[in-house]
Amino acid sequence: QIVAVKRQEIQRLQSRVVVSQMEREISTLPPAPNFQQAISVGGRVSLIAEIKYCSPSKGVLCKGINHRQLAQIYQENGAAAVSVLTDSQFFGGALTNLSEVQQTIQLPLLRKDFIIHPLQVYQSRLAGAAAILLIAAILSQQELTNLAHLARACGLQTLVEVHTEAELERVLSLGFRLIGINNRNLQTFQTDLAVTAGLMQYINREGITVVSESGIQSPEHMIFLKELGVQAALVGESLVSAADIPAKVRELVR
Ligand code: IGP
Repeated sequence: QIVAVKRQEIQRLQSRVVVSQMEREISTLPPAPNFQQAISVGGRVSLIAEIKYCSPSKGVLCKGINHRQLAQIYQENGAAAVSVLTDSQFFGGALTNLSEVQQTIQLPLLRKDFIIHPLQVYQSRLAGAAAILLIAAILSQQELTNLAHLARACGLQTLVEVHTEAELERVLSLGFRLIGINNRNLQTFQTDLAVTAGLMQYINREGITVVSESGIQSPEHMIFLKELGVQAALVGESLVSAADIPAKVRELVR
């Protein structure tokens, strides 16, 4: 029993050492670019282009192109920011993709993953993120608050994702100002831009940046979002699976 307690003690000690080392490394980094500012340009819907190798619903999405090449194409063709999926199990990503993309382009980067633990926040900053995604559906109010607080202390912004009115209410009550509305129902995987339209009416636009996420495929969709007063569109599948990716980026940016 004593040994078990000791093991726990040591484990705690080890993680504290790791954390303080990560904190020290972070304190030496130059500030990350301002993600929210980059995507809130008046009069247009900014494109946040996503690096997404596969998805649970569609399998492999992009073939014959890697994350560095994609990042370059996104930057050259007018994306305002880039989202890098780092989850490997469901989306075929990796944390190293994020650092490699950061070494390739200058745009602010969003780390897209299922973030539930403080260590992942430190990791994100060290790998070159400017912002992280927090998903309201999988985090309690306390967890959202703690992770956002830590993110801020690390110099990261947080994009908080909601899909329902109840989640939106929770997130607004905590004072979050950068909000992602996911059009995808995670039970059915169906996407519907009506989700963004429905939730926009509960958002007092002053000072809040809204990102519509998932299922965005055409210039018509971008115009629809613009009319709703949305600041940015997060697009993955329709970009990475396009026959001509640069042209597809330009089509959505225009
Ligand atoms: C991109 P799409 O339909 O353009 O590929 O969607 C993005 O919104 C989607 O990848 C996403 C996601 C998430 C992935 C939104 N929220 C949370 C993983 C985890």
